[in-house]
Amino acid sequence: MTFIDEIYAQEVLDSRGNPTIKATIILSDGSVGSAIVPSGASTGKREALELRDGDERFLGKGVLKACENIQTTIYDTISGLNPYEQTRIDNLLIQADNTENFSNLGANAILGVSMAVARAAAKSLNIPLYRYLGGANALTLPIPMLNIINGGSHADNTVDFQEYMIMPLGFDTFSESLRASAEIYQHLKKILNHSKHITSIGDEGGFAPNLKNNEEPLQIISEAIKKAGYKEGEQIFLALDVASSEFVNQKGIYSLKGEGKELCAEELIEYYEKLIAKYPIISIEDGLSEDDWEGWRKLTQKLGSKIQLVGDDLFVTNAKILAEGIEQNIANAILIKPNQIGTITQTMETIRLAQRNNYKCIMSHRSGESEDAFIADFAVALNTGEIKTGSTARSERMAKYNRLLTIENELPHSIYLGKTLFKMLK
Ligand code: 2PG
Ligand code: MG
Repeated sequence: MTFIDEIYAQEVLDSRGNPTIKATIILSDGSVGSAIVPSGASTGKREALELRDGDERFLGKGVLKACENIQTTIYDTISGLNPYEQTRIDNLLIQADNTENFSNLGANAILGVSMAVARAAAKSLNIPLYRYLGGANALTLPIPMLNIINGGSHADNTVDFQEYMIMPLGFDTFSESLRASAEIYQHLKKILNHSKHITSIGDEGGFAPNLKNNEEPLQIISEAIKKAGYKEGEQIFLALDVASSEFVNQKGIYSLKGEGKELCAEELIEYYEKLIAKYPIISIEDGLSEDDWEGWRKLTQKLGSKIQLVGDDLFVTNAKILAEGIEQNIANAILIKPNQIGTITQTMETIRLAQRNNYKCIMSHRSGESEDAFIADFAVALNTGEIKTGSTARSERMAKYNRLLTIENELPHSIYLGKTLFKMLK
């Protein structure tokens, strides 16, 4: 029987130049699987714990302790085991840590190993990662949500909302969708240049200009879509990640500093209604804060039948929290970030729960990323149908899109559900 033979952990750097973990698993048959763990900036309060050294190295962000945990406790826990038993391995990792949020060993240590085990297993069977994780059912190329204007905690500009995304629905394939998106991105740059705005980019590859309010990005993006020759509201739709937990105070007041407004939940919902009436916005993520479940209930009642309402900080990829949300009719979609919960098994559990309850799933990167394109395979394997992985710039973002292009080539019978989603909206 093939077994887990060696485990290594190394401190490497992410796309923001902060340390993160690269975990490597070597099997007894010589197969090697490595994985690099991503890291967020606008993190949810209930996310699993990212273990940082807190000493003088890298402004406290070193991960040497987490690496050591991999080479000691985690090695002792899983060495010698069958690498094809992902669930068993992940459950043993959960037991070895023995806390709700992986505060002993670090969710970064656990996730790195969990991903590396899956990769090594796929290598050893000589099949692609999406095939290993999804079997014969791995066939949906996800609709990309491309964050082409960055604000909030991902950029140093005046825009309060964190992400302005385009969603290319009116196409038959992933590659045509990506091409349209890349063309729109280039036209957006020209428009910004022309109007003397800066064209430097934020953490996820979108432009980060200083604009006068939170609506202006939508106007400029609409212009770019037209200039690129595409039809807004037919081929290309818009999506927002407001990341509102970042600008709410303890009294539940949302402060839009960029436009000098203080809004309660109801007023912010009205603000969204106006935007939706004017622009083809079909998805809003974290429209209200992670603690504002009362507000979320109203938001879902008002807009839940019209557009996708995505819980990110709200659900933190946690099946228990999602179950509460389903029970209370909160949101209708969930962002899936493996490092919010800690293992591949738990992530799959959350996706299954969402899909069983008709909640849409969006596989997602973090703002701190690497060349590791694990989530591209994962999205195809689990048929999430949507993926959020930044703009068509910065290699850590392109690694995922390029991987999806490769997968599309490998799967001549793959499905792209853009037009299906479009029909559902009509
Ligand atoms: C988000 C993510 C990814 P971060 O809020 O959805 O875009 O950002 O990784 O900083 O949490
Ligand atoms: Mg988010």
